[in-house]
Amino acid sequence: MEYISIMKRIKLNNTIVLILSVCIVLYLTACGEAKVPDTQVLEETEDLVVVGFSQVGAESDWRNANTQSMKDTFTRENGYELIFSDAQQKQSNQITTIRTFIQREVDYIVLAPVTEDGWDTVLSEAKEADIPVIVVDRQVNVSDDSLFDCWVGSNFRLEGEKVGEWLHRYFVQNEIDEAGVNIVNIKGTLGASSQIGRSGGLSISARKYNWNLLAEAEGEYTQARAREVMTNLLNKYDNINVVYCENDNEAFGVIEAIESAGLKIGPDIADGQIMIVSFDGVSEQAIELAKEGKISCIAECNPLHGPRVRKIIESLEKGVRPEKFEYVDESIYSSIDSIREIQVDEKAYPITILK
Ligand code: GYE
Repeated sequence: MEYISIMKRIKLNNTIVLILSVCIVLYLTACGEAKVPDTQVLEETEDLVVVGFSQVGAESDWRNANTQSMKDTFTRENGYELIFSDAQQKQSNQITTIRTFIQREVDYIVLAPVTEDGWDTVLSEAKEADIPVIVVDRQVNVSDDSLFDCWVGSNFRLEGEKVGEWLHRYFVQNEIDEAGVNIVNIKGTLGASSQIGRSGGLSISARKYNWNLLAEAEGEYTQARAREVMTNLLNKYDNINVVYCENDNEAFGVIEAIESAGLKIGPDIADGQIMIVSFDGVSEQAIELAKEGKISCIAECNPLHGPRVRKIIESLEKGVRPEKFEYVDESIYSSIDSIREIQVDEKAYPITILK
């Protein structure tokens, strides 16, 4: 009896021990589960490279693709914490944001500036705080080049000249008297490098080939604004042959304005059509319109700067100085297959023919 009851007790004790052990394990796991992520987050945050990105806004398809590229690149999985800020087209917002980045002691500041001028003070503050500054897309016009580490983006003047050369080739091929060509320029955000470069490229070509720059208006890189300014231009002028849109979204607005005025869009200007040329080639909509011949020529502008900026940060992390200015290679799109190549400054650029 004694033996049996002892055995029973042992068994009971074993069961209690087992139950207790399970409880303890469950408890520890539960505690563990609650605590592990905390410590992981802490450890991760310590290891993550913190990047503050001041973006222009969300005015165009190009801009949205650019934002996405940065967000896809600077992820936690890739070892980064991205602090993203949309300036809604205002430089004053960007200046405030950069000051916040400095206060938060981010590891890198990435700046896509709205306009070129007005950066000296805030970038001096970043330099003072010893935070590297990488400029993307548009450039900054500063008195001292050491106020930013490097810049990566497009050669906007070259883009403009490419479109200019394409137009010239088209006029020559189609025996159009260039002195009789009337062009209007729907400019992007005034003072932005892309606007300055593309308008500059057009002026160079207009001077060279004797085109008449009939009028210009600010389209702010948006569809809505371009539609509005184009409607006004159509009310004022009845002899517009070519509309030079400084991005595709402006071209969308210009198409709406021309079509609502009951006019025809296309490259056959000798037959009264209005020809549209533009920049970016990022959205499907733009490529489709180029295929339809509503946009005759698009100079590509590449927005995928995320991986480029990452490379720059990786080299700075290793203490290697990146190139001060990095220009991206870009193509030209058209569905008009009679022009296969154009030349700017004796360099040949092939045209990507859209089918
Ligand atoms: O072409 C336009 C955008 O600066 C390259 O800005 C950028 C321009 C781009 O809003 O679509």
